[in-house]
Amino acid sequence: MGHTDKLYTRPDAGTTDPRGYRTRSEPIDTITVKVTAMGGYFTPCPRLIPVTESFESTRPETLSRVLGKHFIYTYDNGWQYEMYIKDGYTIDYRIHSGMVGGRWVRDQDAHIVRLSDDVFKVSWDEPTGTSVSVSFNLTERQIHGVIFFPQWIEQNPELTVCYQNEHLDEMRQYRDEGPTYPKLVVDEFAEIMFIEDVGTEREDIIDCAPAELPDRYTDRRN
Ligand code: FER
Repeated sequence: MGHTDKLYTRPDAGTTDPRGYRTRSEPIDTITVKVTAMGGYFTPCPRLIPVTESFESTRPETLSRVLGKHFIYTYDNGWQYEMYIKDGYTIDYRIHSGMVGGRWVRDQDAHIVRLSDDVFKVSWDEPTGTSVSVSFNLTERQIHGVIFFPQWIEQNPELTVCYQNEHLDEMRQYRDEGPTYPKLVVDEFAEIMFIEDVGTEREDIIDCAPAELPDRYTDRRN
């Protein structure tokens, strides 16, 4: 059965949402919601689902241990990554080595939740169609990440190696062309090599390509 488009206006458009977050920087007051034959609805962007559940664990104050943190970590398969948690729903990152080493991204929307005082989970969906969920255990300095790569990236990983912010439409086009399936699931533990608290909303933490960094940048340990 097909879908009918129905216009939906967020009841909270232009306000602070129930999690205590400010409205998205690109507010959309009216979105198209697919209404299914069964009367249910869905939207391609989970952020735009009207928030009816409690989002207690993601209130900014409960995320204070991860907000503004900058991490360098190495997965057990040797892939080295760097992530900056810019605010309660935004990350910047660089990929230093591995299948898509050289890739870097700023202002990626992410879902960031607290699982315990020292365990947090950061999950997001890339414009490339790659989905990622990374859990941080701050006490043990251990991470577990799961990356779900669409088939086209496994076939041509180099197509995603860029400063993604300048190629967003191109990435969405690749994503829509596929092939998507079967996906490559990469499930790995990582060790946090370096962690620092640099505060939130900084634009100077992840601000150049991995190749432009000073020598030994990723050798930092603490
Ligand atoms: C990570 C695993 C995967 C990560 C980023 C990705 C910054 C992104 C993958 C991709 O889009 O290619 O731990 O942290």
